[in-house]
Amino acid sequence: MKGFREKCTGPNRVVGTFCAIPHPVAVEVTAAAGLDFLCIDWEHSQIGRERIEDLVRAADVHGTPAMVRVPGHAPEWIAAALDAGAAGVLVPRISTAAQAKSAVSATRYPPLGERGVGPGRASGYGYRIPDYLASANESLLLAIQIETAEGLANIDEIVAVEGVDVIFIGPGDLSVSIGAFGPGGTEKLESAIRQIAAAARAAGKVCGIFRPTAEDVGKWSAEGITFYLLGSDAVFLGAGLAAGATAARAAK
Ligand code: 3PY
Ligand code: MG
Repeated sequence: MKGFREKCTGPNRVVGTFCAIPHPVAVEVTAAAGLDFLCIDWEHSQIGRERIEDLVRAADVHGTPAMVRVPGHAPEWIAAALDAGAAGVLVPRISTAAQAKSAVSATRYPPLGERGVGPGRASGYGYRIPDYLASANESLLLAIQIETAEGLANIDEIVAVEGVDVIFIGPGDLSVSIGAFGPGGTEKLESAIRQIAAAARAAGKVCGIFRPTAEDVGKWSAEGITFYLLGSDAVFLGAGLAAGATAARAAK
């Protein structure tokens, strides 16, 4: 999607959400909400490979860029998401520079990487392969997740990997991995988040984070974090209904 990578790697805040409901209607409704982008969550949902393309297509109908969080590091998963027409990928659980390099290699065509050429939806089912090849390396966004103690320990080498656009913090996994889960671990977790954000900034990379609500987005923006994934379609569906029901019961 034109301009998506530039927008995400620019100085301004971008806000998206995860799509975890495996149906194009949910993606269309979410896209119509006016977010900067969507992230179809193939890692933590019941979305299967065959569904990815329909969900990306549903986002495209609204002109909303849709990236895909792949379930792991396999180049085949990254290729499947990108061939479906995703605007980028979010690769979870990157713990070493070698893993980050492998994500770059799977995302970029030669000479930058080793992505394979195929007649998928992204290249107009084969009719626009030359055009797609000419623009894909510059237009697709690669975000990698730092969410393990090992990733935190290796952060300076990871952020230095060329071809990675966004260093994305997964606070849930990170808190569990560094022994900072729950209210007692807040200080430890926040210091790890600050360390990752500072390392990303120093390497000239954009830093992103997942937040369940917008409550502390201002606080993290002050640390230079600009790329936000806020909740998910499923979370907002539940929260919206709960708030509506509470208000209806209390209405005088
Ligand atoms: C985490 O918090 O672990 C995440 O992966 C959020 O996206
Ligand atoms: Mg995670």
